[in-house]
Amino acid sequence: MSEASTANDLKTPLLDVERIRQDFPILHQEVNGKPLIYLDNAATSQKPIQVIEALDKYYQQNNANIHRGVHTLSERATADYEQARGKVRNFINASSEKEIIFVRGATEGINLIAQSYGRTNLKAGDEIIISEMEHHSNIVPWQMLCEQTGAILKIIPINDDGELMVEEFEKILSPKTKIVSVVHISNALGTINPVQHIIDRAHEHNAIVIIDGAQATPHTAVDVQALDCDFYVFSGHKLFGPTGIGALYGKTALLEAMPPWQGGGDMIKMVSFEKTMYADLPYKFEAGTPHIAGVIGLGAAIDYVNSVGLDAIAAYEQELLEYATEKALEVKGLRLIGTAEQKASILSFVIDSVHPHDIGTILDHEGIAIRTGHHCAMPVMTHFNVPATARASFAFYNTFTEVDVLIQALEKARKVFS
Ligand code: C6P
Repeated sequence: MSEASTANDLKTPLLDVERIRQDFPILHQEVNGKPLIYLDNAATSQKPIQVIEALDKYYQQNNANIHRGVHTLSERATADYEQARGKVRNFINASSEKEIIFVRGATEGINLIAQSYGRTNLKAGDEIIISEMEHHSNIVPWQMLCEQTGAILKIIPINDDGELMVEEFEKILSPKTKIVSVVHISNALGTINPVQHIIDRAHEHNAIVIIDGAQATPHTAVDVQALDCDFYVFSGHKLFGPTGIGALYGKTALLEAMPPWQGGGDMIKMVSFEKTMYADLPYKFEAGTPHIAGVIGLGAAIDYVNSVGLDAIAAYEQELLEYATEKALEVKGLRLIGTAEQKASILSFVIDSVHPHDIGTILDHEGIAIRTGHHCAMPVMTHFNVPATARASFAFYNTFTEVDVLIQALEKARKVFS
């Protein structure tokens, strides 16, 4: 990208960002007297009016419990809920709706796998491989499982660009490896991991592979059949959908063999005090009244993302990230944390002599929302020997002009503290 690049000459014709922004009511407000610039999309993304209206419609017209009533509202709610399952199936190209389990989010998905698959299949001495760049949601459930079973956690290290050291992964893979669980796109670094390679190598050792797709589904197309991963998890709220809802994909044969991890209503065929028979997939894993509105809202979010197009989104965001990276590196004393060759939508950085929290506060005064802290990835902070980073994370509704304002605000922060 040339030195003379300006905000305007980089707009990709693939996306009509100004029109898209009209769909996001929350973006059109001032914060601290300045137009809101929302750059905390990795924490949670904003919701288009189509998602808000789907939630509104459910509560205003169709609210009822699902799979239970014969009355019209219950039938409508059930139909919309199950239709959303089909949308998730298509979105990640699962082979069957039975393979889509609704959960609260990526965190709950991983805990479900650890407690149901892990406790059933792992024994003392078995090994679980994760990486140094995992979110705590893909560390702690495995530590808990290790405590419960005596299994051993092995870590794939990262290099100083924030890339997985694949050759080290190859070294720790062994016949003892039973589970490999890695993040698709890192929330703290933006690194896009070579998940296809990891899956293929793990399968050669008969290990199952879980992919944490929390940061991937908003930015890149996912095909679980092409990947051949065993499980894939993601959260709706990062995908422009509601909070408290997400999906777990699992291969049918694995899910069939796994015990339920929670018991209750809707996950049974028949209950007696002598013996209970569990429901078929996917209901075996959906105990209790689910987040019906959330599921319907997630379906609407998927429709919205599909209407924009993930290929166009990925291409646009790549330009935006390259532009932001180039401009950020012009800020004196700024060090990027995460310089992988393959990156998506995340600019994590520190600035000499300015604490990340001070950067966040100064930016907030300028109407700019970023996240500062350890991003629930403390081992990444340890690797880079920083207590925290400032993180700007982009979505397809962000603009090049917003990046310019961000950079001006960073210059201001630097001057205040120098
Ligand atoms: N990362 C962030 O600001 P939940 O909370 O279950 O929706 O997602 C957890 C999770 C799992 N994996 C990755 C890679 C993630 O980024 C997240 C959530 C947010 O980076 C909140 S800590």
